[in-house]
Amino acid sequence: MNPENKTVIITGASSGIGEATARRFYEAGSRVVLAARSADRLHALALELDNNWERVLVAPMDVSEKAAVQQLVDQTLQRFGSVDILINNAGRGLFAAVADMDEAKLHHLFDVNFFGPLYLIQAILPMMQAQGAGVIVNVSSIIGRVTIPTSGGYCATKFALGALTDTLRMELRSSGVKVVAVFPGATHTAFTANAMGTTRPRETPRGFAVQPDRVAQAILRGVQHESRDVYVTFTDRMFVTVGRMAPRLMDWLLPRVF
Ligand code: NJP
Repeated sequence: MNPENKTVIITGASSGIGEATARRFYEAGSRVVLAARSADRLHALALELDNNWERVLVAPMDVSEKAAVQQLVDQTLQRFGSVDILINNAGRGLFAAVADMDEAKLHHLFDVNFFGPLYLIQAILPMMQAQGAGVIVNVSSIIGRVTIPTSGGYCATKFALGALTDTLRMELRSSGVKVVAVFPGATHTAFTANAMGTTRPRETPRGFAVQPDRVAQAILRGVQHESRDVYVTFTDRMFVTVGRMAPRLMDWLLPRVF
């Protein structure tokens, strides 16, 4: 889908990948709806993008609250009349060994990383189906396909999101609505600092982490080409391919790396 003159809802637009994605879509001519909890950061981004507020809408909200999600969609329809592209990007991390995982934190993680995207999809889908067009982008992770130690809870949310994404794509086969899964690897954002949990993974080996704008460009391309799966780097794609083909190798290797 050509994003020019299209309305795009981007969750997690106050920072990192979401913020970079908002910039890319705005530059591509989209009307961008900026959603996250930090109203001040969203306002600052909106002002920077569009002084006249013609193609931006600031929507402070929490994706884990179903009523807030519905309000976001209603507000967008009121202002721009349609939603053409949904980018489910808001997400949180949790670093803890399975044995020590705090149940309440894991519930919260599922609320943000899994139920948030689900609420948005359910709120938007009837309208996209009625218009016979739309693109839904779910931002997962390469560790939403292959797990690593101390990230089991986070991986579980992204594996669950992946299952939802793949199923939805099949269900929407002849509806005109496309479903894109994005699998970023390590990206220089506030993600690790914002993550819950007691442990922290080792520093990503030098040269493997990318800037958020690289992920944003991949998301934009994914929408333009209506891709099934989007990987940001060749290494990310290899990680997932090898991880799925040689799980025993990963069982041996990954505890030594992470
Ligand atoms: O992280 P960060 P990223 N309701 O912390 C928002 C995935 N990923 O950009 O609410 C609404 O800079 C939060 O805003 P605020 C990752 O899983 C990353 O790296 O104002 N919004 C902020 O805008 C996630 O799905 C890496 O605090 C909520 C945004 O989410 C996506 O990339 C690797 C919210 C998080 O921005 C973007 O993460 C990978 C809520 N309840 C996958 N809670 C990586 N960075 O290395 C949080 O494989 N947000």
